[in-house]
Amino acid sequence: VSGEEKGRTVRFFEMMDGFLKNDPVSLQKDILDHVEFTVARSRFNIDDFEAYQGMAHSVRDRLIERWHDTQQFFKKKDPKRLYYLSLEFLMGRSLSNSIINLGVKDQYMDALNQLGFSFEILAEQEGDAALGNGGLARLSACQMDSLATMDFPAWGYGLRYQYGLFRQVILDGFQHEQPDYWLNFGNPWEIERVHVSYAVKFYGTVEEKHLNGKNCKVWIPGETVEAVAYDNPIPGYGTRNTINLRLWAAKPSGQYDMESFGTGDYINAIIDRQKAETISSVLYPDDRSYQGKELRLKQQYFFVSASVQDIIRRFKDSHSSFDKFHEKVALQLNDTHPSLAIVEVIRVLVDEEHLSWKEAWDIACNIFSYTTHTVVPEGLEKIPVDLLGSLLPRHLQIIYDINFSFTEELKQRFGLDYDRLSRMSIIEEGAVKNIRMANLSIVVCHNVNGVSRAHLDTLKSKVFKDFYELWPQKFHHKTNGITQRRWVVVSNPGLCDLITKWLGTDAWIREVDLLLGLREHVENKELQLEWRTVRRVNKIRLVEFIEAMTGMKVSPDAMFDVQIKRIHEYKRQLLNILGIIHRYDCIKNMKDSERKRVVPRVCIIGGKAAPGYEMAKKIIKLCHSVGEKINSDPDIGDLLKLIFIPDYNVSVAELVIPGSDLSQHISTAGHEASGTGSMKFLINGCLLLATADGSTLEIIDEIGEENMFICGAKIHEVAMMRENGEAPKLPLELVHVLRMVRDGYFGHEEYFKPLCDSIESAGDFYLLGHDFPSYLEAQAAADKAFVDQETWTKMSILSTAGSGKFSSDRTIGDYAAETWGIEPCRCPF
Ligand code: GL7
Repeated sequence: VSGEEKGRTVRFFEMMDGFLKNDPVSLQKDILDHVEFTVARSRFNIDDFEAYQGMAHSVRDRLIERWHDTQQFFKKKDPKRLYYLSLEFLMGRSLSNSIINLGVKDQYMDALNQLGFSFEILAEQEGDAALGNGGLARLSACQMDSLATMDFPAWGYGLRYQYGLFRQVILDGFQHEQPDYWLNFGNPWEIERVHVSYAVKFYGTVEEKHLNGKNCKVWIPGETVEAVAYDNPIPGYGTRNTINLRLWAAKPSGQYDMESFGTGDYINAIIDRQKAETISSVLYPDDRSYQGKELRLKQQYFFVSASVQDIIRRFKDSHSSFDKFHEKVALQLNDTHPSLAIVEVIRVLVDEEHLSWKEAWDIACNIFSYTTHTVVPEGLEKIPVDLLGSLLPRHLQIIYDINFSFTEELKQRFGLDYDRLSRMSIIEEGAVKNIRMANLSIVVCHNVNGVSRAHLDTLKSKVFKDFYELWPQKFHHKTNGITQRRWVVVSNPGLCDLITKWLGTDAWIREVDLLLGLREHVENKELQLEWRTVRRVNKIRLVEFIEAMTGMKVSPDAMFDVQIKRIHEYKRQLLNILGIIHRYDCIKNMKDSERKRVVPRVCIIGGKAAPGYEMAKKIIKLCHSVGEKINSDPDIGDLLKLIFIPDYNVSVAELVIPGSDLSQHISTAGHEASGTGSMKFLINGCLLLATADGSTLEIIDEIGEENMFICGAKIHEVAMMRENGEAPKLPLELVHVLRMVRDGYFGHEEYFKPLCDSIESAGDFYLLGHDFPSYLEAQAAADKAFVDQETWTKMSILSTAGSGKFSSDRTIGDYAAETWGIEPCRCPF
């Protein structure tokens, strides 16, 4: 192609605003082409799933087009890039989100209508990408959306698990786990990059060698596995920028071990090689306990090593030395799961790129930042030294070297304070020696962030107290946020249109603070009526969903009171259920005249328990047993229902949240680092019943306590009660409710005994006894407010109006300016 022709081609593309056209006729053709040629089905006989696939592939083309443009543009501009390392990304579905962010939703709706398909039905065909457990993983997904939308030159890196988070199946009220083989029907949202692959090494020995006049450490690995890239384009909203989430899959290495193939045992040699794939096969389903398993450590190193190689390769493409590395690269560790990246960067720079230790150390200290999501020291990740030493012998040496310099620094600063030294050391001594991954991260990272203001206080005063005394300047917080694109625009289109109408602009979808403008209309009767109508439509959708999932018919006139999140003792679903039993018991004992005044409730609980978490599983069973009793009691009718929604995931949340009136976030104060579910409910105008914990404290600041139902002990009160070892006397209402459970009112009394014991005889660590009365008061206040629909609607509007701070756009803006030092890099349209 001659220069002149090349110029012509470029001009031609510019005129077309890209290669692909987005008018409904072109879209129809593309969908049908994909059905015929990609899915290989006849275009004359298409079912919904095939139509979904055809559509998804046509959207994918458009994503790829922008993805290319963005990457080219970044390459040309060479800005400082952010690399976001996370072992978990909870993406959910992609179709709706993609067409909205690409700005082609209306055109697709037209195209599908003309083809005779309903967009809603096609969207339902897609399964969730559930490559994560809970809040931490969904946070990474929300942050990717904000990074793209705000034009930041960012990349995400993670693992492409073949099995995502288990599916929860309920049999006779008990949770059972089933594998989530989510790739069964193909995944149109990823692009396999067979040519982007790296060798990742494990095991072996380290030898001392004399090379080029220097003593060097040479790692002779014992096993090599190939990491192959799968790219997932992440489109920004209102921008051409489409960034990349690169997930690694493990494949057998291309290097053959001639010996095992030479012995003639050809079949076994192949089977052995195939085992490499197990590294990326399954997501660990515990969201906060670390068992020191070899496979988990392999996963961590595998994804870190491939990512670091990729980042260094990209940098070296346009730089001949590492002088500017720290000006071009920022690496963010989402919790300590990827913290081996620190060690890997140092290893590569020293052993392979032959930088001095000092140079490598300075680079590492400049580029890494770390966010912790944990509130208790026991929650911090530890890796047994023996395990790490056998899997990654050279890395263990580097960790010891880092720890040696660090402890020397400590001695200079604090003298021979052995208690302090042993608390702060990266190596934990004891029967089993462990590496404290958080200590390693704090020692090297220039910035350590908590996820809410209250969380930072806990870090400073408890979890990382010693480190805070040493380096106060390192510690900050960036309160978490959620993306309004997925959590309103995609999941609540009715509310989205209403907000846009009343603000007179849709600019709030990128500039979320504009939501504040709703405050000036809060008294407007017309808005209130429209607001209620939209919420009612969402409730009816939820009613239909509940019937489809559980066979239960519930009334949309009732207050929908929802608690959906992972099941944990500290999140206190048990408090909720015991409160429901109390309500049930009260209604049973009421006279008819009193019953008339009861506000009907549909209580909805959903969430998964980690497979080995017995207490959490008992809570799920209790919920079912109580539900069975209440829901079948003719005496109660529509006054109270308890529904457990099985297999809670992102798509379920998208449906449930817009249809809820009240949502509960009732962790024992001091236990929730932030909490992000609350923010999704808040922006959707659902009122919060919450304890003063994590980010709730900041929500109170934004919308005022008078627009919420706050209960329970405060963080400092919990700390005091625990210090004093006080076991407060249990309130009578609670004793009565527990007696009902113990006496077998809901059956299974033996099975539920440990739940009752945890409150009555095992010290009530989570303070259900203390908080029960104020919890009931908050519930009563919610009832009272609900009766007056006008007041309720105003509170709801004010919740949405005041939710702007809790957008991940704000979080990412703060990280960009204060932690990563990156600037927007906007690809021209
Ligand atoms: C968590 C915290 O528990 C949660 O409060 C926080 O909102 C979230 C994101 O920062 O991180 N920590 C954690 O290990 N998981 C969380 O959800 C699984």
